[in-house]
Amino acid sequence: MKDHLMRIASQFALEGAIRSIDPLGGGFINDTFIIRTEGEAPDYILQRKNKNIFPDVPAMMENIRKVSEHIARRVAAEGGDPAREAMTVVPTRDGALCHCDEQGEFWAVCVFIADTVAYDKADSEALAEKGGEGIGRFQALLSDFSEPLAETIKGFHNIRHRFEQWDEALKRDAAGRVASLGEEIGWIESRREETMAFWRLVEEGTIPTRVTHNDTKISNILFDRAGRVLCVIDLDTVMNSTSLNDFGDAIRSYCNTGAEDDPELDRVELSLPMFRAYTRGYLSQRARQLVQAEIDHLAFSARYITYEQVLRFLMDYIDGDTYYKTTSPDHNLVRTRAQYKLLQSMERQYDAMCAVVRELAEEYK
Ligand code: GN1
Ligand code: MG
Repeated sequence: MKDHLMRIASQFALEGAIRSIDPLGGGFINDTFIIRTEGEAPDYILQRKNKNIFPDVPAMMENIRKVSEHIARRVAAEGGDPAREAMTVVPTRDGALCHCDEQGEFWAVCVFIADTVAYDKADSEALAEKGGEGIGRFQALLSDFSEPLAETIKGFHNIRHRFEQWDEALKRDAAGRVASLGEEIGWIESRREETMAFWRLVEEGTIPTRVTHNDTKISNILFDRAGRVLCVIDLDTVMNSTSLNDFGDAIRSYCNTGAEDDPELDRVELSLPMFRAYTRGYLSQRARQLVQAEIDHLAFSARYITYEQVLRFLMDYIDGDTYYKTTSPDHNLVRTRAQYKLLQSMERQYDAMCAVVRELAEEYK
């Protein structure tokens, strides 16, 4: 393995001699390693990209390069340090953005940003506000990005596409579970129309298409030692869609008082104070650039993404658990119920969420 990794790493245009290569972190999707080098040269992140999730790794790497270079230019223009505030993709010695090995696995390298702080969980309002600021700043730096990006996962947050998959899954009934899921299926069907109504605004352009990160968890934001937002990492899923999705997905994860798969539904609620904190951080960076239709649907986007997540977990359960990793036979059903509880909590508090958005959008305009 060591030799194999060394051979892979030597394909890339690294500065400095390689001192060591070690596994890093516990990501579920890619395999990640840190390459330490001798002397003054930077260290690097080496990743084997998961081709089951990303069928076109070269296209994904091209997305990452375009977006990172744009951010680096903007940071430099603002007098910042692009080496620390932007990702840097390192090409192979032949100038390609990834290397395909003898087994057909795809590898990519970027510069490791040293001396940073990251968090596993947003467990305070102060941190939620910082997270909102991080994603808001990421989007702000990309507000003038106009190149097309490849759709690396088809219809990722496109509910029209998800409904097509859903209808097929119900018809297929691959695991013979449909008959026992009348109530849960009803949760999806009864909200189909209001969810499509939102999506039509995206399709007709009333809600604009921008760059989306698509994995806005707090651990994907690097901070400096003073606690300032430095850089948003893990750009594997950057694509074009409504940037409301990034907001909504962050709310779904930051503001849940329980766990995503909490079996104890009493623990699961939307925390309005956490919602306010994230929204404050986000709008502090974005309020002036968003169009009114985006501001008006910010709170709804949390319902949209949570609804989609209920659908995705339930669909995977119906399919016989083929997409998400599960740790028990009914794990996807437990997740479905917990996310549905969160959705209901959002629906109950929706007027208050809208009022928070209106107030903060006004404050930062
Ligand atoms: C997957 O594994 P993670 O947290 O990066 C999924 C998200 C889901 C999430 C639910 C590519 O993300 O869309 O919201 O699980 N990512 C992909 O926990 O499907
Ligand atoms: Mg991810």
